[in-house]
Amino acid sequence: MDNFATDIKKYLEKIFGNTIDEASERQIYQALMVITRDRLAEKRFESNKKLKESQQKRVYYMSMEFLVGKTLRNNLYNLGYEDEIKHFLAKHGFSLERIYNIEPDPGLGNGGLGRLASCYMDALTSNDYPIMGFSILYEFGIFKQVISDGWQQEYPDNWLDLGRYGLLYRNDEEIEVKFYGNTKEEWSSEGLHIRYEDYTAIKAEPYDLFISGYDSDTVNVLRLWKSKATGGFNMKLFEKGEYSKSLESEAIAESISKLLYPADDNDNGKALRIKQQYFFTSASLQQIVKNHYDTYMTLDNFAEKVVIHINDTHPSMCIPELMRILMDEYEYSWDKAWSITTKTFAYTNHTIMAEALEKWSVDLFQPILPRIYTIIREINNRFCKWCNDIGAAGELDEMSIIHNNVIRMANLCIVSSYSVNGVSMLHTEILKKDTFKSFNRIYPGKFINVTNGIAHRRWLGQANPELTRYLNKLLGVDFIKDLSSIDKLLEYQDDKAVLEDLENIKNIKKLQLAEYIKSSTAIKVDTNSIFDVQIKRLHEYKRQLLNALHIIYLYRMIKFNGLKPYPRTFIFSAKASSGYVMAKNIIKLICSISEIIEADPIVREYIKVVFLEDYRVSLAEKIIPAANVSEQISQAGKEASGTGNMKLMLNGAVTLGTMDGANVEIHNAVGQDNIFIFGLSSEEVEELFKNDYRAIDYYNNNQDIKETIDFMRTLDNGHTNFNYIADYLVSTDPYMCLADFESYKNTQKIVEDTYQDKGKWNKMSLVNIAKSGIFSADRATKEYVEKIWKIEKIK
Ligand code: C3B
Repeated sequence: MDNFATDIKKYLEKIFGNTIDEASERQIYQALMVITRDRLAEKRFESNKKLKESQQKRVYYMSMEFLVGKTLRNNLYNLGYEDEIKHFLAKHGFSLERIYNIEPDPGLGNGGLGRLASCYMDALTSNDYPIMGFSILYEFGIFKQVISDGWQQEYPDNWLDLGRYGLLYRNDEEIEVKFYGNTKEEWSSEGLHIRYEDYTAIKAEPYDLFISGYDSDTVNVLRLWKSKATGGFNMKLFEKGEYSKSLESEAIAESISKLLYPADDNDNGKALRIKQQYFFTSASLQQIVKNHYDTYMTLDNFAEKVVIHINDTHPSMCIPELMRILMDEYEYSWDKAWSITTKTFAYTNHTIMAEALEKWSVDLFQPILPRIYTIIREINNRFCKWCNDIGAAGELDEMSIIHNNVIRMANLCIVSSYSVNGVSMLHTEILKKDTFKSFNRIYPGKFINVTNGIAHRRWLGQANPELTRYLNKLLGVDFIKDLSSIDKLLEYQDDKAVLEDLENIKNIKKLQLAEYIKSSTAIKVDTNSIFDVQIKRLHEYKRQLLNALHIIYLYRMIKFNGLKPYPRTFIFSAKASSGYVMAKNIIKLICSISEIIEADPIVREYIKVVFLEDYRVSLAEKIIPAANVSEQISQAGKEASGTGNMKLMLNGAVTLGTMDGANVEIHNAVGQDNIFIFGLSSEEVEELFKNDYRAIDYYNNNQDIKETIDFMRTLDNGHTNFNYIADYLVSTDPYMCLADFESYKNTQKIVEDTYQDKGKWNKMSLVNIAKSGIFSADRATKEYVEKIWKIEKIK
């Protein structure tokens, strides 16, 4: 540590010509980022040395998204330097907390899937497993959301400006990736050779972000690729007069790593998305194969030493890319290459939403990646032939990889991977029984479940130090090391003093959040009110609209029917993808309700609505510890798992939810009495859908619904009305908000009544914390290690 302080001083002198007492916060920030990175690089060298010596199997985790969150606090916390640096800086008049705030959230992801990837990197590193992540160094991450007059506005997120100090540029490991052009098949005495000509090459530059572990010697790497033109233009094409083509490399290179796609639900026919996917998978695969070959001088044992994990279908081009490398560059036969490939890949499915199951039209795909296309076509031909042989030809409409001139990437993943997993028990059952039922029949045992988990060190240890300190002292166990030991808290479920302490800590966190709310929205909220939280991407299936409808119901009842509910603060935070009109309208609706209530002196005494802009990891870290109620109200069968539900539970919020995704397992863990479940089950939803759900019947037959919707039509804060949304609710809403409204409303009433029984509520909250052990990412990644990857800890 002394060294660390010395290093800070030296850095300031060397880079800025300053003493620490002359330095600015910005300079201190940069010094801390760089020194921490270099410390991790040194540690990485040691753990990598062990890894090289042991020659053990490794996992490569491919993901288009990693929502790493701020890194400085996490790294100092993990390295165990946090307290000492805090004191050292305080001596010189600096607040470490303020320095932390300078770091931007690296927004290299959209939502749950990206955050899960980072939770897993953290957990695996803390548990000393050898994993390397691969993704894209997006110049602009997920947009910054600003709410202006209730409407979402998107602004570019130039995170590298301040975020780049954590990255290490590895110019020694650049790689070329090729697009467009033509392939020619050539037969010689040695067999078939593929010549790939007239392609456009671009450069992939690697930038490494070190991932630290808690109380561990291991440092893993997340490698982010940046696209660059190969230098100059194509002279040959230029001479032939094909000017624009000669500049192609530059144009493509410019665009590929420019920005993260802000839609997490569809990629409708976007050529750039195909290029992004191939760019990072090709660079990564070339790198992995080269490393392997340099170590073993053969690729015959590739699948014994390498597992490549495909995080949703976005990186699925890894599969044909490995085939290409093995055949075209290392002269493997198809059969040998296929045998290696199908033992190398494992695939996680994260959604059954049809629009998110990636499909590419052949016409779009083939010209961009001609060689990759021929490989996919051949995989499909062989798969279809095999299905014929085993009597499954009748199911090829569902299973073929290419169907009606469209490439179905999930099918490619299932056919080519040795393991496919869903992310919660319910989700995996739906995959097996419905979405991929034919595959499950022809590949018995291939589909397995690994319920998601979360990095409790970040979501409790760092986000809620007050609760962490308290539990540490009370329980005398190191639940930060091993979250399963937190169940010791159950012993205190009837201990009044403990229950009160927990309530007091919750109140401290509510107070902190209230201050944040005040500063960012000017709304003053009552910390005695129930903090009711719905934070996640804005999607129709997640049903923020059901929540909003219930608030409108309360508003009307308070204003016109003398209802006096226990005070509640409804807190929302959500980004909508920029082209998603309905989602943006729902944000506008929520913001309008907030405004209308604020202007009403009677209603605002009881309920308040707060929409916090720019939802991101660091904002989640503020909201989650302060929540009383965790709204997990997706239409049953639609939310694959959810992970916010786990983070909220871990911090003592009680779930109000449908029997969907991991809510089912939270329900199993805490028991019926410690969760509020409402609404249709996934089977009932299916049934109702088949029988032609008629929203209008619910409107006509339920007085509360009718009055609420009619009232919604009268809401109008100046220039907007919500007829459009009211019409949708009573007609086409496929997520059936009205079918679940009555049950939701009644359960909300139970929530309210229960909250007023402080003893009972505090006990529920305690049980939720105590039962959260199974939702640690340590447990989830252990299952990946044991059931899928079969890897060992670094020795
Ligand atoms: C999400 C799902 O929507 C969540 O239910 C799930 O908890 C997480 O993945 C992690 O498994 N998801 C996402 O964020 N983006 C997608 N494209 C697909 C799923």
